[in-house]
Amino acid sequence: WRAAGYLPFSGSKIGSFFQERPVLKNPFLEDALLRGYLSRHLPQQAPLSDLCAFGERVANEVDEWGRECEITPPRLVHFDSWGRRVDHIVTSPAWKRMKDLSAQEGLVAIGYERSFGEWSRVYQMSKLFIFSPSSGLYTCPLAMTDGAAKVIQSLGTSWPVDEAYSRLTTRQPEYFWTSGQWMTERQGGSDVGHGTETVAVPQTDGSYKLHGFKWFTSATDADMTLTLARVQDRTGAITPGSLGLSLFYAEVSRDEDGRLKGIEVQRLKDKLGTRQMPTAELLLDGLQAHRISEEGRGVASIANMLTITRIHNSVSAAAAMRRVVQLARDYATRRNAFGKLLKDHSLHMQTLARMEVEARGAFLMVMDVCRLLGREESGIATQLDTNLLRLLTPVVKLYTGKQAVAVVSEGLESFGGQGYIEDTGLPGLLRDAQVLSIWEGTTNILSLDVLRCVARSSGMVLHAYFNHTKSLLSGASSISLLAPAVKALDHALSELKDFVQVAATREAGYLELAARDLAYSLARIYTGALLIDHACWKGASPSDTYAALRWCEHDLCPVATKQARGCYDPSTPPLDAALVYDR
Ligand code: UCC
Ligand code: FAD
Repeated sequence: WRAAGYLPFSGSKIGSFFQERPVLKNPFLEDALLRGYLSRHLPQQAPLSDLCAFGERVANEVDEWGRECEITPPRLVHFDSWGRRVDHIVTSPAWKRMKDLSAQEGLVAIGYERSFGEWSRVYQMSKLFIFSPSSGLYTCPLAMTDGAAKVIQSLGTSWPVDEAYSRLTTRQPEYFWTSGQWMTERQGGSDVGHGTETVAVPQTDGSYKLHGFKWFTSATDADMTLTLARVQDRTGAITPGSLGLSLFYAEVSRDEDGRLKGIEVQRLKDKLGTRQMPTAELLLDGLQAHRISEEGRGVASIANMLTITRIHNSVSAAAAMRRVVQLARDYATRRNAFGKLLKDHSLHMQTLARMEVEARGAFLMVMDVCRLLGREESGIATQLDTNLLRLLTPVVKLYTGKQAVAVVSEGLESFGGQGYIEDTGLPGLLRDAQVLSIWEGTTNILSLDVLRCVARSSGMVLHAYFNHTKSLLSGASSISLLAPAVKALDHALSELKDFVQVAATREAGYLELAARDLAYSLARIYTGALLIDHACWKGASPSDTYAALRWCEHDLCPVATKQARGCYDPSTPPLDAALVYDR
């Protein structure tokens, strides 16, 4: 080329090689486990064609809107051009399109229409699973909207929440409302019982005016919210602690001058991720609200919302894992290194296969919890189902939240340097995953929730867990290929039983130290059993069997391993503290 005077790297010429980008294909058609699971369980085929069509739309249209939400984050306009306080949260056109799409596609409505009976939740969550990584975080307002509808349904859909309920669950975009969930205050997001300062002042018409400061309020462009506050008596006194909290419904509306009624938006949070979505600090300055729980039953009444949002969180976590694997495996067919495609490097494939096993496990655990929710809502849940749902909701949320960060992080590495580059859209996946273990209850708080629900049920939730996990293994007895997985699972189950028996005899504080490892053990063992069960299905593939075998090579019962090492003994807390503060 020298002779010809051709210089490939000169002037505006930057060489002729350009790497092909990873391509997002229809996430429904690309997901063998999702399709297999639904074919196995759904009694009707109609949801499958809807999911397939939606998957096409996500890949060809919606994913770009999601990207637009990321690069056009919301901003807060405090004042109008003439100096009036307006507190306008300006969102992107794509964010608004997501709202309309969510209504049209029934992303909340499907759960309430219940056209597919006990499988309606599985159908709804499968749709959200496909949508989530492309949604520009619109799944966040949808989670809270779903949670609010659930709370209202459980407390009664009459005035003042009748209209709200129908708006939250509609398919008509112009009628659709989203809800906020304003719990966290500056003194505490985990310990809302002690952290909530907001007071509710009774009005003569039976409503209340709320005065307080909500420190984190996501998707603050919502039309309404559920929130916690303490009712003041005539003397202005309030009841401290959790027993003083009641649940309130409030609409977010504006007066004729465009000012927010009873609310000032202090500022928008500057966040690591979830930047597509506004998260604000709000001063509640006489916000009109209606009490919808009995006085003092605020936490218990919002618990239904927590269940739903925690399940949504788990769906998003599993979806993030699935998405990064889909993109990584596509990229491996396009990128060459050392003379061959990445897909032909066995170590690279091992890395992706490990991610795939995590993604599969997460998916099955999440869908199983959705199945249980669907059974409860259809009125056909047995006591075992109800106990399992209560136990597994915090377990699935805490486990998948953490795994999403690990898998997505590994996933970014599989794109090499490009995984770190903003305009590929890949880093956002990791940033957004990081929040999944923080909001809606941190890992430790949910681990303690597991302990509390075990104690409050006098162990019945654990009894249900052991029975059901064992029953999931029953189909595998005749499948020799699965024998190592079943053996490992059986062993882990008996280790877990032994742990529970020993822990019951130990001093207070022992279980608290074991809480996180216990929750992980519950997650890993249950997921292993689900993978084995799925591999026994007549439509299962060799990959289903392989995934079960690989999963069961994990340390399935870390709580037993750590117990044997004395990690929960009374001597450890002072040693932990000394280590942390060593200087
Ligand atoms: O973070 C937030 C929104 C983020 C945006 C939405 C994202 C959605 C996903 C999107 C995906 C992309 S909103 C803030 C979330 N905040 C939390 O999650 C709070 C975390 N803290 C806890 O969960 C604590 O454990 C508390 C606040 C529940 C502890 O309060 P208490 O007062 O100490 O609770 P108790 O005493 O344990 O329980 C009080 C009552 C009991 O009922 P009764 O009185 O009938 O015995 C409990 O059984 O509440 C009941 N309860 C529950 N019931 C408490 N927790 C639960 C539960 N998880 N399920 C059922
Ligand atoms: P803290 O409660 O102070 O916890 C700090 C640390 O201490 C955590 O690691 C926790 O696990 C640990 N810890 C606390 N207590 C214990 C214990 N007893 N044992 C062991 N460890 C413990 N909240 C809303 O109400 N509405 C929203 O819309 C909302 N949106 C959010 C959006 C984003 C992007 C983020 C990041 C948060 C949002 N939150 C929202 C707040 C979120 O729910 C809280 O941040 C979360 O519940 C934790 O509360 P905290 O920040 O007060 O942390």
